[in-house]
Amino acid sequence: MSLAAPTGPGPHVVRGACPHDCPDTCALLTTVENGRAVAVRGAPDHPATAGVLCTKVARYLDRTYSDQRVLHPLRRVGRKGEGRFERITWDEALATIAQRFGAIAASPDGPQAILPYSYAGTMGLLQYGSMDRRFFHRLGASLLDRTICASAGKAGWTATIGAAIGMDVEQFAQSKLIVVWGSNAIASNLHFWTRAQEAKRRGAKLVAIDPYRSATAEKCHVHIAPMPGTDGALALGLVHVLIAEGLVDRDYVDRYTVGYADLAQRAAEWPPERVAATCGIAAADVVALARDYGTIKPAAIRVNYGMQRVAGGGNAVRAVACLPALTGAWRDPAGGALLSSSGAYPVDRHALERPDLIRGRPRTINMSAIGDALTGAADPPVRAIYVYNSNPVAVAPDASRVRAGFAREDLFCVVHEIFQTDTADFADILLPATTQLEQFDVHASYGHLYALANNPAIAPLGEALPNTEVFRRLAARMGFAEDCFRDSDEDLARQAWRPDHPAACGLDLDLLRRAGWQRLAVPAAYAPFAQGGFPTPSGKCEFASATLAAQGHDPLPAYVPPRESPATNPELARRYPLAFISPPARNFLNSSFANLPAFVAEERTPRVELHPADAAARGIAEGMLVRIGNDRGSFTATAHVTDRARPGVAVAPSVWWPKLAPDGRNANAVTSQALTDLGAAATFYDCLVEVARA
Ligand SMILES: Nc1nc2c(c(=O)[nH]1)N[C@H]1C(S)=C(S)[C@@H](COP(=O)(O)OP(=O)(O)OC[C@H]3O[C@@H](n4cnc5c(=O)[nH]c(N)nc54)[C@H](O)[C@@H]3O)O[C@H]1N2
Ligand SMILES: Nc1nc2c(c(=O)[nH]1)N[C@H]1C(S)=C(S)[C@@H](COP(=O)(O)OP(=O)(O)OC[C@H]3O[C@@H](n4cnc5c(=O)[nH]c(N)nc54)[C@H](O)[C@@H]3O)O[C@H]1N2
Ligand code: SF4
Ligand SMILES: [Mo]
Repeated sequence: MSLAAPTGPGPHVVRGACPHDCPDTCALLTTVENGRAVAVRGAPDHPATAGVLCTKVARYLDRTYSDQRVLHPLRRVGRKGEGRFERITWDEALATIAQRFGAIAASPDGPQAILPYSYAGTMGLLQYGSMDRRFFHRLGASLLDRTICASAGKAGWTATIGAAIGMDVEQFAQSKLIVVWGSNAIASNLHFWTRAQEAKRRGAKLVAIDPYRSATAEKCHVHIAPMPGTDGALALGLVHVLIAEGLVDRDYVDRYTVGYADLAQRAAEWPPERVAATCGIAAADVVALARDYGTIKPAAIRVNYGMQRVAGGGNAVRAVACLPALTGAWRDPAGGALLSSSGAYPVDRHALERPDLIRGRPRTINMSAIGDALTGAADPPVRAIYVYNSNPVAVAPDASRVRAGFAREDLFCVVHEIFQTDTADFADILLPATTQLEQFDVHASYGHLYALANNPAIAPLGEALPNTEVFRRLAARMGFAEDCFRDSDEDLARQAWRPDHPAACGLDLDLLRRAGWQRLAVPAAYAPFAQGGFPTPSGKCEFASATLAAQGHDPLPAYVPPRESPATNPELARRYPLAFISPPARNFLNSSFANLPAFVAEERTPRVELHPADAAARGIAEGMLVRIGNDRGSFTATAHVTDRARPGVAVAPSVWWPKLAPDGRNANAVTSQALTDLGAAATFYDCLVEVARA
């Protein structure tokens, strides 16, 4: 099979995969006529997609054929951040980058003064991380710790469970109790929500735990609205009641867990009244939820990212991960919990990224503190940054620091992008990137259990190139002689899966490309921990973790309160009394789609939602322009007065492009660069503000 997009007239359908940072990883069918894509729809035969796409990707052609596409290499002509460019050739662009990188690498600061900055603009295994990693490793550039999204929860989950493995999302349809914990699934995990709806029709009870009455929380039978960052206390309170009321599966606990006695002692400190006071909820709600969780079977928890973006995010997930072992919920395929399914895949990151190529001993820079890293915290300073698959000027916390960093005249900045984002405005060299319809890839998922292939549907628009090809060409320019820099995308795809892995059996690239998707070699009634077998050091579910203890952490899940709250910082809370969260808007995907007219029209204008009591106390009425601010900065938005926001919490659906917002700033003007307890992740939802009429 050739990797090139098919040519020739007559309509035909090309199988692909959605590249976005979303657990659903939908299988796509793109109809192509005369070399032009004319329709994108969800594959009806792929069980996880079931023919349905979200509102964003159903209009993917708006993205691919947008007149805002960057289609040629460009060189900056204006001041940094102004966004004025002139067209150059690929040859000039690559020569400039190679010359600048070479000069920095040869200088006393050495190659670690060069920093790659990327995240999950595309999640394809090749375009997310393969030739790019090889290139920067061989160069000896600084390493990037990719913490902006999931590393806190991953660390917490892994400490307890052993790997990013959980329930099969398809099994939620059979569950009798579903706890949707820190997830607005209708916006961010649609195909899980379809299963939860199916379960609801069969009589299941749905519970949402979310400070905000999201569209999802609204459709659940029970909604518990704790203050942001207090989930760890709630989880320990559930453990307390389960033990006190004898709802523990002693047989499961004895066979398949370690540290029960210690956990029981820790949970004894968390009676419902203390939990209620800590979380700002009713004690009766804690007891009722624990009773439901301990008695309704099978009980399933969808743990998502909402609870992780706070100081105690890692420990909160650790505590939640204890629950299904405590009640033996894992025994049933429709019981247990799901954070991420990514650990079920036989992905061979070592083969793709080749860490063995790393030159010297480069430092690691945390992407969630990029503002500080670019403005003085790094020694040697970061002298060059290469951004791809990410839009840090919009999405990274503490935006005024980030912006100050990117504005440095002495920073050589390369941005490889589909669109001229706020970050792209700061580029010295701006390179055109392909969209998913124009590139090849293979995909794992973090929400289901299928491998997918993305065949290119159309030829690249303009002079756009995929990430892999740009790094192949740059490696040649830099004279990197290793054979691995000549691997084609097809070579990379063949290296992407470990054939010796039990889940891989039969994963065949040619078949995958023809069929578009293939289920991993796991049973239909997948119940990964029905009989223990946890991939932890002890082989058991670790209520107490010797690994974390050895690293100086609490061996047990603890309640780590928000860094910014009345309890932990009363002085700050007097000046900034509202807890601020900025969860994803339904029609944007992080900052992706937030520049395209159809999606902006749906979201209308940046808004902040306030409870009527909080609004009244500030003289704020519906529709007023307000300023949301703290010591880090401020941004303006339109007030929406609604009891969807719980008292004491301000909610700003995100992530808007700063340059398209009324005052050129977005929610990240107020968020902080502080990191989580485990996983060193960003703490977007651990943020106090005051809101006032603008
Ligand atoms: N439409 C859309 N879909 C997306 C994205 C998007 O931007 N738009 N982003 C994608 C990405 S990268 C990710 S990581 C996921 C994120 O999606 P989710 O995993 O759903 O996480 P969030 O959207 O951050 O938050 C979900 C809910 O958690 C609530 N929340 C906030 N703080 C807390 C807290 O302290 N405790 C609890 N219990 N709840 C809290 C928020 O109010 C929100 O309703 O979605 C992916 N899907
Ligand atoms: N305030 C606030 N901030 C947040 C969050 C929040 O909830 N609130 N959520 C956080 C989370 S969970 C995440 S994951 C991050 C996400 O942050 P990012 O990973 O930066 O995600 P996007 O904003 O979607 O930006 C991805 C960029 O990659 C580009 N891109 C897409 N495909 C390709 C490609 O193939 N090649 C190249 N070169 N570029 C490509 C897209 O055009 C887009 O501009 O944001 C975080 N920021
Ligand atoms: S963003 Fe998520 S729900 Fe939408 S098409 Fe992509 S994978 Fe499916
Ligand atoms: Mo994310």
